[in-house]
Amino acid sequence: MPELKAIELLMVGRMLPMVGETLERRFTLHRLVDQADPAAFLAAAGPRICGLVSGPTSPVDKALIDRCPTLEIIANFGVGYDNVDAVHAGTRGIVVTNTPDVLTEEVADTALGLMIMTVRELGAAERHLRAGKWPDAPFPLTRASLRDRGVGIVGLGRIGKAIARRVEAFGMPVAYHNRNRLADVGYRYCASLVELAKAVDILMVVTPGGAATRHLIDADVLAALGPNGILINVGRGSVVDEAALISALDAGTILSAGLDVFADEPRVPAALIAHDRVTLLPHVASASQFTRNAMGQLVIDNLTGWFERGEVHTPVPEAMPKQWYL
Ligand code: NAP
Ligand code: 8YV
Repeated sequence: MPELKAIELLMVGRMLPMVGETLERRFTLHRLVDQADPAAFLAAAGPRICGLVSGPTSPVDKALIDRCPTLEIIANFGVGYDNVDAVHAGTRGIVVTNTPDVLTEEVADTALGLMIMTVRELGAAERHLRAGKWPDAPFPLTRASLRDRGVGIVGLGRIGKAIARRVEAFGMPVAYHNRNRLADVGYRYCASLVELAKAVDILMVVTPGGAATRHLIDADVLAALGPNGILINVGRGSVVDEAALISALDAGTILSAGLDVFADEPRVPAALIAHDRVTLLPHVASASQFTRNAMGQLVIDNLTGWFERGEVHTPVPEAMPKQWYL
C-alpha cells in the first residue's frame, strides 16, 4: 500500500472541518485559503499536488488544473460540480468525483419545505407574529394553496424523483422536463420547458448548473407559468435569469418564488430581498450535520480509495477512471 502521508493534496476553498481534519491525519494537506500568496504557493507546490479537494464555491478551472501537472483526482464536496472543469480534467486523464445519493432525501425534504413556505407564505406569517401584529389583525389568507396545483419538475434525476415521490404523497399531479424522456416513470413528460410551465402552477427547478442550463428559466418560461405561478429553485442560481425573475415578480407575471440558490452567492439581489412574497434560503438544502457528514465521508472515501487501490465510489461521467470504461 502506498504511503498516504507522502501524497500531497490541496484543499481549494473552505470546507466542513471534519473533511480537512481527517485528510490532514492521512495525507499531507495544504489549504489554499491559508496561503499568504496563493499564486506563489501554486507555482512552487503545484507540481507536487496529486489531489484537489473542492466545494461549490471553489472554482477548479483549467488554469488551476494545469498548475498541477501530476494531478490524479479532484474530489468535489457536492453533487453539483459545475464549479469544476470536468471536461478538461477528463482530457488530462484526471478523475473527478462528486457526492450523489447521500444528500438526495435531505434536499428533497428541503425542496418540499420551501415549496410549502412559499405557497402558504409561512415566512411572512412568522414575521407578522414576531413583529407583534397578530393582536391587531390576523395574517391575511394566502392567495395560493397546494390544492388544485400541479408541480412541474425541471430535472427529474435523483433529487427530482425524490421530490416527485413526496409531491405524489400530497395528492398533487407531477409533470417533468429533462432533455431525455424517462422510461421508468409514469409522470407526464413535456419536451419543452414552455410546455411544462403552461401545464403546471409550480415549477420546481433541480437541474445541475453550468453552460448547458444557464438561464433555462427565462422571461418566456415565466410568462408561460402565469400569474398564479410559483417558481421554486433548489438546483443552481445560474439556471434562472434573475433579472427576468425580478421583472416577472414586479409585473405580476408570476405570483411568487422560493429560492435556495442564487446566481452570485452569497450575494442576493436587493430586489429579491425586498419582495415579501418571495421565500429566500441561504443554500441550505443539504445543510444538516447528518447529511453534510455523509457527503464529507464520501469525499474522504473517494480520495483514500483512489490513492490506496485506484478505486473511487462516485466518479462523474466526464472524468471517470479508465477501468470504468473497460
Ligand atoms: P442528477 O441525478 O444528475 O439529475 C439531474 C437532472 O437534470 C437529470 O434528470 C437531467 O436529465 C436533468 N438535466 C440536466 N441538464 C438538463 C438540461 N439542460 N435541461 C433539462 N434537464 C436537464 O442530479 P441530482 O443528484 O438530482 O442533482 C441535481 C442538481 O441539484 C445538482 O447538480 C445540483 O446543482 C443541485 N443541488 C442543489 C443542492 C442545494 O443545496 N440547493 C443540493 C444538492 C444538489 P437529462 O440528462 O435527461 O436532461
Ligand atoms: C453543496 C449542493 O454541497 O451538493 C450540491 O450540489 O449544492 C450542496 O449540497 C453545499 O452547498 C456545500 O457547500
